[in-house]
Amino acid sequence: MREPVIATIGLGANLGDARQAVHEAMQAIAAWEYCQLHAASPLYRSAPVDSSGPDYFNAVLQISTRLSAPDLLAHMHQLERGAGRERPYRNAPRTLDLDLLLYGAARIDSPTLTVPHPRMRQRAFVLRPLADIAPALVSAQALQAVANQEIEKV
Ligand code: PH2
Ligand code: MG
Ligand code: MG
Repeated sequence: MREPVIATIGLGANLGDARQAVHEAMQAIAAWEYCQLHAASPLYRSAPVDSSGPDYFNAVLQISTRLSAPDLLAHMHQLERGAGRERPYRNAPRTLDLDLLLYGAARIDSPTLTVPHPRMRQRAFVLRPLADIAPALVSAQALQAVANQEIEKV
């Protein structure tokens, strides 16, 4: 069996009971087999970035997992579908979005998965919660670069 890897997952939602959806998704992920919760950020409320609709609820989780990155992604997609996720167009408002941000130190560039997530460094709704649970991964300069984005801990 493969060695466990620390995977970092970004959670977001801005349709329906978005706060509850993020909360429930965090609990569901922590219960996956071959996965153990490593760290969970506080919940944030953020204005949509390159998106529309109501404010988002966002959080970041780290899990220790023996799942491969593609298997982990498949679990994440299944959970999104279970939450009623539809994809009418890019960055459409959503009931639940789960993004694989980091998978250990792996660099993955496949047609279905790019890790590290290519836009994570441009987004306060990723960097702020990530800095709460893994400060070594987010420099002060990185936080400064997204300081203009509207976000608050809730
Ligand atoms: N996700 C996006 C696009 N824009 N904005 C906020 N505030 N939070 C998100 O999770 C988010 C977004 C694409 O996945
Ligand atoms: Mg996303
Ligand atoms: Mg996504």
